[in-house]
Amino acid sequence: MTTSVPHRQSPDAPAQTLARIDLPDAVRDALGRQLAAEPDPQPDIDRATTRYLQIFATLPTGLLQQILDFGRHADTPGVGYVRNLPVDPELPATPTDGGPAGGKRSYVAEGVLLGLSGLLGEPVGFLTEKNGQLIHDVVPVPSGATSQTNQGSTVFLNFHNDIVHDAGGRYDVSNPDFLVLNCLRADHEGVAATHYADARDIARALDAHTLEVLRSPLFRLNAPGSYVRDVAGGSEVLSDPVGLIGGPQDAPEISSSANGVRALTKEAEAALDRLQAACREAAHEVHLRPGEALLINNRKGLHARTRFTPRYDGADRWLQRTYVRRNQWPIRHRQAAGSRRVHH
Ligand SMILES: O=C(O)CCC(=O)C(=O)O
Ligand SMILES: [Fe+2]
Repeated sequence: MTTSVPHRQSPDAPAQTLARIDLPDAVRDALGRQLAAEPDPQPDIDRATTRYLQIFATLPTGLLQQILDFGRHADTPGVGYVRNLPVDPELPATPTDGGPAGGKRSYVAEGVLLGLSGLLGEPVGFLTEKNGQLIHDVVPVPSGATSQTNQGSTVFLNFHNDIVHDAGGRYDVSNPDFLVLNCLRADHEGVAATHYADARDIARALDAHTLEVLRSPLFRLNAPGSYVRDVAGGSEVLSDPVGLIGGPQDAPEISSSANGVRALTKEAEAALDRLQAACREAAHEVHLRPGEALLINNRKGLHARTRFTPRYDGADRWLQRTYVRRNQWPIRHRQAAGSRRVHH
Protein backbone atom coordinates (compact mmCIF):
# COMPACT_ATOMS: atom_id res chain seq x y z
CA MET A 1 0.00 0.00 0.00
CA THR A 2 2.74 2.48 0.91
CA THR A 3 6.28 1.74 -0.06
CA SER A 4 9.47 3.65 -0.60
CA VAL A 5 11.18 1.77 -3.35
CA PRO A 6 14.74 1.99 -4.61
CA HIS A 7 14.63 3.55 -8.06
CA ARG A 8 17.78 2.72 -9.98
CA GLN A 9 18.29 4.71 -13.18
CA SER A 10 21.38 3.00 -14.49
CA PRO A 11 23.79 0.38 -13.16
CA ASP A 12 26.24 3.15 -12.24
CA ALA A 13 23.78 5.39 -10.49
CA PRO A 14 23.50 5.17 -6.72
CA ALA A 15 20.29 3.78 -5.28
CA GLN A 16 17.75 6.57 -5.03
CA THR A 17 14.37 6.75 -3.45
CA LEU A 18 11.13 8.28 -4.51
CA ALA A 19 8.25 7.97 -2.06
CA ARG A 20 5.41 6.06 -3.71
CA ILE A 21 2.06 6.60 -2.08
CA ASP A 22 -0.81 4.59 -3.55
CA LEU A 23 -4.30 5.06 -2.16
CA PRO A 24 -6.48 1.95 -1.86
CA ASP A 25 -9.73 2.27 -3.87
CA ALA A 26 -11.89 2.52 -0.74
CA VAL A 27 -9.75 5.38 0.61
CA ARG A 28 -9.90 7.18 -2.75
CA ASP A 29 -13.69 6.86 -2.84
CA ALA A 30 -14.16 8.05 0.73
CA LEU A 31 -11.95 11.09 0.11
CA GLY A 32 -13.75 11.79 -3.17
CA ARG A 33 -17.19 11.72 -1.54
CA GLN A 34 -16.15 14.17 1.16
CA LEU A 35 -14.30 16.54 -1.20
CA ALA A 36 -17.20 16.60 -3.69
CA ALA A 37 -19.45 18.02 -0.96
CA GLU A 38 -17.16 21.03 -0.36
CA PRO A 39 -17.63 24.42 -2.04
CA ASP A 40 -15.03 26.42 -4.00
CA PRO A 41 -12.20 26.81 -1.44
CA GLN A 42 -10.98 30.16 -2.74
CA PRO A 43 -13.46 32.60 -1.15
CA ASP A 44 -12.55 31.39 2.37
CA ILE A 45 -9.22 29.61 2.09
CA ASP A 46 -8.56 29.33 5.83
CA ARG A 47 -11.87 27.59 6.46
CA ALA A 48 -11.40 25.40 3.40
CA THR A 49 -7.91 24.24 4.35
CA THR A 50 -9.15 23.53 7.88
CA ARG A 51 -11.90 21.32 6.49
CA TYR A 52 -9.48 19.57 4.09
CA LEU A 53 -7.18 18.85 7.02
CA GLN A 54 -10.08 17.09 8.79
CA ILE A 55 -10.78 15.05 5.65
CA PHE A 56 -7.15 14.11 4.98
CA ALA A 57 -6.63 13.23 8.65
CA THR A 58 -8.89 10.20 7.98
CA LEU A 59 -6.25 8.65 5.69
CA PRO A 60 -4.88 5.34 7.01
CA THR A 61 -2.25 6.13 9.65
CA GLY A 62 0.73 4.64 7.76
CA LEU A 63 -0.07 6.55 4.62
CA LEU A 64 -0.69 9.80 6.51
CA GLN A 65 2.60 9.40 8.38
CA GLN A 66 4.46 8.83 5.14
CA ILE A 67 3.22 12.19 3.79
CA LEU A 68 3.91 13.98 7.09
CA ASP A 69 7.43 12.49 7.28
CA PHE A 70 8.03 13.63 3.69
CA GLY A 71 7.33 17.19 4.84
CA ARG A 72 9.04 17.27 8.21
CA HIS A 73 12.32 15.38 7.98
CA ALA A 74 15.64 16.14 6.31
CA ASP A 75 16.45 12.52 5.46
CA THR A 76 13.24 11.60 3.60
CA PRO A 77 12.90 11.50 -0.21
CA GLY A 78 12.74 14.75 -2.18
CA VAL A 79 9.83 13.68 -4.35
CA GLY A 80 6.58 11.89 -3.53
CA TYR A 81 4.39 10.27 -6.19
CA VAL A 82 0.79 9.94 -5.02
CA ARG A 83 -1.57 7.79 -7.07
CA ASN A 84 -5.22 6.78 -7.17
CA LEU A 85 -6.50 10.12 -5.89
CA PRO A 86 -10.14 11.12 -6.49
CA VAL A 87 -10.98 13.25 -9.53
CA ASP A 88 -13.80 15.59 -10.56
CA PRO A 89 -16.67 13.88 -12.41
CA GLU A 90 -16.32 16.41 -15.23
CA LEU A 91 -13.92 19.18 -16.16
CA PRO A 92 -14.24 22.39 -18.18
CA ALA A 93 -11.85 23.05 -21.05
CA THR A 94 -8.18 23.43 -20.22
CA PRO A 95 -7.58 27.20 -20.21
CA THR A 96 -5.29 28.49 -22.97
CA ASP A 97 -4.51 31.83 -21.31
CA GLY A 98 -2.70 30.52 -18.24
CA GLY A 99 -5.92 30.29 -16.21
CA PRO A 100 -7.82 30.39 -14.02
CA ALA A 101 -10.39 28.14 -15.71
CA GLY A 102 -14.01 29.26 -15.68
CA GLY A 103 -16.97 26.94 -15.26
CA LYS A 104 -15.61 24.39 -12.83
CA ARG A 105 -18.64 22.81 -11.15
CA SER A 106 -16.98 20.67 -8.46
CA TYR A 107 -13.80 21.17 -6.47
CA VAL A 108 -12.39 17.70 -5.94
CA ALA A 109 -9.06 18.54 -7.64
CA GLU A 110 -8.71 21.72 -5.58
CA GLY A 111 -9.47 19.67 -2.45
CA VAL A 112 -6.81 17.10 -3.34
CA LEU A 113 -4.27 19.84 -4.07
CA LEU A 114 -4.95 21.83 -0.91
CA GLY A 115 -5.43 18.72 1.24
CA LEU A 116 -2.00 17.37 0.30
CA SER A 117 -0.49 20.86 0.62
CA GLY A 118 -1.90 21.24 4.12
CA LEU A 119 -0.03 18.14 5.27
CA LEU A 120 3.25 19.79 4.20
CA GLY A 121 2.68 23.41 5.26
CA GLU A 122 0.68 26.43 4.11
CA PRO A 123 -0.13 27.36 0.51
CA VAL A 124 1.28 30.80 -0.31
CA GLY A 125 1.10 33.11 -3.31
CA PHE A 126 3.34 35.74 -4.87
CA LEU A 127 1.96 38.70 -6.80
CA THR A 128 4.57 38.15 -9.52
CA GLU A 129 3.57 34.50 -10.04
CA LYS A 130 0.02 33.93 -11.36
CA ASN A 131 -1.15 37.24 -9.81
CA GLY A 132 -0.83 35.92 -6.30
CA GLN A 133 -3.35 33.14 -6.78
CA LEU A 134 -2.95 30.21 -4.39
CA ILE A 135 -4.06 27.61 -6.93
CA HIS A 136 -1.91 27.85 -10.06
CA ASP A 137 -2.95 26.40 -13.40
CA VAL A 138 0.08 24.91 -15.12
CA VAL A 139 -1.08 24.79 -18.74
CA PRO A 140 0.57 25.40 -22.10
CA VAL A 141 0.15 29.00 -23.28
CA PRO A 142 0.78 29.90 -26.95
CA SER A 143 2.91 32.97 -26.23
CA GLY A 144 5.06 31.03 -23.75
CA ALA A 145 5.51 27.80 -25.75
CA THR A 146 9.29 28.10 -25.97
CA SER A 147 9.82 29.94 -22.68
CA GLN A 148 11.63 28.57 -19.64
CA THR A 149 8.47 28.89 -17.55
CA ASN A 150 5.54 26.69 -16.62
CA GLN A 151 3.72 28.04 -19.73
CA GLY A 152 6.19 26.22 -21.97
CA SER A 153 5.62 23.03 -23.95
CA THR A 154 7.74 22.56 -27.08
CA VAL A 155 11.10 22.98 -25.34
CA PHE A 156 12.69 21.06 -22.47
CA LEU A 157 12.13 23.02 -19.25
CA ASN A 158 15.61 22.91 -17.71
CA PHE A 159 16.36 21.48 -14.29
CA HIS A 160 15.54 24.20 -11.78
CA ASN A 161 13.84 24.94 -8.54
CA ASP A 162 11.10 27.52 -8.18
CA ILE A 163 12.76 30.71 -6.95
CA VAL A 164 11.35 34.13 -6.07
CA HIS A 165 12.97 37.46 -6.86
CA ASP A 166 14.03 39.28 -3.70
CA ALA A 167 15.46 42.78 -3.46
CA GLY A 168 17.93 41.37 -0.90
CA GLY A 169 19.68 39.60 -3.77
CA ARG A 170 18.93 36.01 -2.78
CA TYR A 171 16.18 34.22 -4.71
CA ASP A 172 16.31 31.00 -2.68
CA VAL A 173 15.06 32.41 0.61
CA SER A 174 11.49 33.67 0.13
CA ASN A 175 10.66 30.85 -2.25
CA PRO A 176 8.40 27.88 -1.51
CA ASP A 177 9.67 24.88 0.46
CA PHE A 178 7.42 22.56 -1.56
CA LEU A 179 5.40 22.47 -4.76
CA VAL A 180 2.41 20.21 -5.15
CA LEU A 181 1.36 19.33 -8.70
CA ASN A 182 -2.00 17.62 -9.21
CA CYS A 183 -2.82 16.36 -12.69
CA LEU A 184 -6.26 17.08 -14.14
CA ARG A 185 -5.36 16.20 -17.75
CA ALA A 186 -2.33 14.63 -19.38
CA ASP A 187 -1.01 15.95 -22.70
CA HIS A 188 -2.57 14.49 -25.86
CA GLU A 189 0.24 12.05 -26.54
CA GLY A 190 1.00 11.29 -22.92
CA VAL A 191 4.67 12.10 -23.35
CA ALA A 192 5.17 15.07 -21.01
CA ALA A 193 7.25 13.93 -18.07
CA THR A 194 8.21 15.69 -14.87
CA HIS A 195 11.77 14.93 -13.76
CA TYR A 196 13.20 15.24 -10.27
CA ALA A 197 16.88 15.04 -9.42
CA ASP A 198 17.73 14.82 -5.72
CA ALA A 199 20.79 16.86 -4.66
CA ARG A 200 22.09 13.86 -2.67
CA ASP A 201 22.11 11.78 -5.85
CA ILE A 202 23.49 14.67 -7.91
CA ALA A 203 26.37 15.10 -5.44
CA ARG A 204 27.21 11.40 -5.62
CA ALA A 205 27.36 11.61 -9.41
CA LEU A 206 29.89 14.50 -9.36
CA ASP A 207 33.62 14.58 -8.68
CA ALA A 208 34.87 16.38 -5.54
CA HIS A 209 36.32 19.37 -7.41
CA THR A 210 33.14 20.06 -9.39
CA LEU A 211 31.15 19.84 -6.18
CA GLU A 212 33.49 22.35 -4.51
CA VAL A 213 33.04 24.77 -7.41
CA LEU A 214 29.24 24.38 -7.26
CA ARG A 215 29.42 25.16 -3.51
CA SER A 216 31.35 28.42 -4.18
CA PRO A 217 29.67 31.82 -4.82
CA LEU A 218 30.46 31.80 -8.53
CA PHE A 219 26.93 31.87 -9.96
CA ARG A 220 24.22 34.45 -10.43
CA LEU A 221 20.64 33.29 -10.95
CA ASN A 222 18.33 35.11 -13.32
CA ALA A 223 14.95 35.96 -11.77
CA PRO A 224 11.96 33.80 -12.77
CA GLY A 225 10.65 34.22 -16.31
CA SER A 226 7.37 35.63 -15.03
CA TYR A 227 9.22 38.34 -13.05
CA VAL A 228 11.52 39.23 -15.93
CA ARG A 229 8.56 39.35 -18.34
CA ASP A 230 6.00 41.19 -16.19
CA VAL A 231 8.14 43.41 -13.95
CA ALA A 232 11.55 43.93 -15.58
CA GLY A 233 10.42 44.51 -19.16
CA GLY A 234 12.30 41.47 -20.41
CA SER A 235 15.74 42.35 -18.99
CA GLU A 236 17.72 39.94 -16.82
CA VAL A 237 17.64 40.58 -13.09
CA LEU A 238 20.55 38.70 -11.57
CA SER A 239 20.92 37.53 -7.97
CA ASP A 240 23.99 38.11 -5.81
CA PRO A 241 26.76 35.61 -6.52
CA VAL A 242 25.78 32.35 -4.83
CA GLY A 243 26.80 28.72 -4.65
CA LEU A 244 24.24 26.44 -6.27
CA ILE A 245 24.71 23.78 -3.58
CA GLY A 246 24.96 24.44 0.16
CA GLY A 247 24.50 22.80 3.53
CA PRO A 248 25.72 19.53 5.03
CA GLN A 249 26.92 16.72 2.79
CA ASP A 250 24.18 14.31 3.81
CA ALA A 251 21.41 16.92 3.46
CA PRO A 252 22.42 19.44 0.80
CA GLU A 253 20.19 22.23 -0.50
CA ILE A 254 20.31 23.06 -4.20
CA SER A 255 19.03 26.00 -6.23
CA SER A 256 19.14 26.82 -9.92
CA SER A 257 17.16 29.10 -12.18
CA ALA A 258 15.34 27.74 -15.23
CA ASN A 259 15.64 31.15 -16.78
CA GLY A 260 19.43 31.26 -16.93
CA VAL A 261 22.38 30.96 -14.58
CA ARG A 262 25.42 33.17 -15.19
CA ALA A 263 28.64 31.35 -14.31
CA LEU A 264 31.29 33.89 -13.28
CA THR A 265 34.38 31.89 -14.32
CA LYS A 266 35.27 29.32 -16.98
CA GLU A 267 35.58 26.71 -14.26
CA ALA A 268 32.15 27.58 -12.92
CA GLU A 269 30.77 27.25 -16.44
CA ALA A 270 32.22 23.75 -16.78
CA ALA A 271 30.80 22.79 -13.37
CA LEU A 272 27.39 24.04 -14.47
CA ASP A 273 27.52 21.76 -17.54
CA ARG A 274 28.45 18.82 -15.33
CA LEU A 275 25.59 19.68 -12.99
CA GLN A 276 23.09 19.49 -15.86
CA ALA A 277 24.50 16.12 -16.92
CA ALA A 278 24.36 14.83 -13.33
CA CYS A 279 20.70 15.93 -13.10
CA ARG A 280 19.84 13.94 -16.22
CA GLU A 281 21.64 10.91 -14.79
CA ALA A 282 20.05 11.11 -11.35
CA ALA A 283 16.51 12.06 -12.39
CA HIS A 284 13.34 10.20 -11.53
CA GLU A 285 10.81 10.45 -14.34
CA VAL A 286 7.06 10.65 -13.79
CA HIS A 287 4.35 10.90 -16.46
CA LEU A 288 1.54 12.46 -14.43
CA ARG A 289 -1.97 11.23 -15.17
CA PRO A 290 -5.36 12.39 -13.84
CA GLY A 291 -5.71 11.25 -10.23
CA GLU A 292 -1.96 11.51 -9.66
CA ALA A 293 0.02 14.16 -7.81
CA LEU A 294 3.67 14.96 -7.19
CA LEU A 295 4.94 16.33 -3.91
CA ILE A 296 8.14 18.19 -4.76
CA ASN A 297 10.63 19.29 -2.13
CA ASN A 298 11.90 22.57 -3.63
CA ARG A 299 15.15 22.57 -1.60
CA LYS A 300 16.28 18.96 -1.72
CA GLY A 301 16.36 18.72 -5.50
CA LEU A 302 15.73 20.22 -8.93
CA HIS A 303 12.85 19.45 -11.29
CA ALA A 304 12.36 19.67 -15.05
CA ARG A 305 9.71 18.95 -17.69
CA THR A 306 10.15 17.23 -21.04
CA ARG A 307 8.70 18.67 -24.23
CA PHE A 308 5.23 17.95 -25.57
CA THR A 309 2.98 19.22 -28.36
CA PRO A 310 0.02 21.36 -27.30
CA ARG A 311 -3.07 21.79 -29.50
CA TYR A 312 -4.81 24.62 -27.62
CA ASP A 313 -8.09 22.78 -28.16
CA GLY A 314 -9.35 22.73 -24.57
CA ALA A 315 -8.03 19.21 -23.97
CA ASP A 316 -4.36 20.06 -23.32
CA ARG A 317 -2.25 19.09 -20.35
CA TRP A 318 -3.51 20.68 -17.13
CA LEU A 319 -1.91 20.58 -13.72
CA GLN A 320 -2.98 22.52 -10.68
CA ARG A 321 -0.09 23.66 -8.51
CA THR A 322 0.47 25.14 -5.08
CA TYR A 323 3.52 26.80 -3.58
CA VAL A 324 3.84 25.65 0.02
CA ARG A 325 5.85 27.04 2.91
CA ARG A 326 6.12 25.43 6.30
CA ASN A 327 6.50 28.87 7.90
CA GLN A 328 5.37 32.26 6.64
CA TRP A 329 7.06 34.19 9.46
CA PRO A 330 10.41 34.73 7.69
CA ILE A 331 8.65 36.33 4.69
CA ARG A 332 6.14 38.44 6.64
CA HIS A 333 7.81 41.66 5.45
CA ARG A 334 6.66 40.77 1.92
CA GLN A 335 3.01 40.27 2.85
CA ALA A 336 0.61 41.99 0.45
CA ALA A 337 -1.90 44.40 1.96
CA GLY A 338 -5.10 42.67 3.02
CA SER A 339 -3.79 39.14 2.60
CA ARG A 340 -2.30 36.66 5.03
CA ARG A 341 -0.71 34.39 2.48
CA VAL A 342 -0.02 36.45 -0.61
CA HIS A 343 3.34 38.20 -0.87
CA HIS A 344 5.10 40.76 -3.06
O1 LIG B 1 4.96 20.92 -15.89
C1 LIG B 1 5.60 20.29 -15.05
O2 LIG B 1 5.58 19.05 -14.97
C2 LIG B 1 6.45 21.04 -14.06
C3 LIG B 1 6.51 22.50 -14.39
C4 LIG B 1 7.25 23.27 -13.35
O3 LIG B 1 8.44 23.38 -13.35
C5 LIG B 1 6.49 23.93 -12.30
O4 LIG B 1 5.26 23.92 -12.33
O5 LIG B 1 7.13 24.52 -11.39
FE1 LIG C 1 9.15 24.59 -11.61
